[in-house]
Amino acid sequence: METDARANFDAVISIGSNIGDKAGNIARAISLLTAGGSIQLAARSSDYRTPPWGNTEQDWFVNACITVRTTLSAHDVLARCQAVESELKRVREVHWGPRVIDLDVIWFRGESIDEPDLIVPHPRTLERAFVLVPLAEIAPDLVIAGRTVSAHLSRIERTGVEPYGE
Ligand code: A4P
Ligand code: MG
Repeated sequence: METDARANFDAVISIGSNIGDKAGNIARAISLLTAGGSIQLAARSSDYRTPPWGNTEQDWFVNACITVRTTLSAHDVLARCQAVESELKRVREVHWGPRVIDLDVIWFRGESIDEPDLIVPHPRTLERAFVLVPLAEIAPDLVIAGRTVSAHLSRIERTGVEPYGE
């Protein structure tokens, strides 16, 4: 199991939206996720405009990453993320397709979890600029799979991932 004693947070969550008020959806998701107090915001990246990854026949996304402090388990954090998705009335139709809001648990206290409903670190994180660019802004030295976030980012294509203005 990987550990990172320097991390001042317990979990990393990636947030994306490509329907409606994309940046507004992300802001609302963060408010909802942290509203109860059991999940506290440690840091929030800027918002980024990102080209669709996977299913490219869809609109561009706004993506951001947050780090949080919590005493909840990884499964409880996932459940809270899914509750926020439901609350924002995400309609899930197409795999890797358009979504009002999507929250993924990217990293959780250096734990390796491989269960049907939860895989951590999130398996596709290390090839996704839409996760690594925002994450590098708030946790560049976090070690995932033996390398820092910065090092992972330097190995992948990040074309089209740009700061998203207000
Ligand atoms: N699940 C397992 N591990 C995790 C985890 N670490 N975090 C399970 C969150 N969920 C996890 O996810 C399906 C199941 O994954 C859940 O039931 C949960 O138990 P989902 O979010 O309901 O479905 P999905 O999002 O359609 O599929 P998937 O595979 O999660 O897609 P991704 O990987 O989330 O990719 N392009 C850009 N630019 N920006 C994006 O944000 N997002 C996606 C979705 C594709 N392309 C994108 C973006
Ligand atoms: Mg997802």
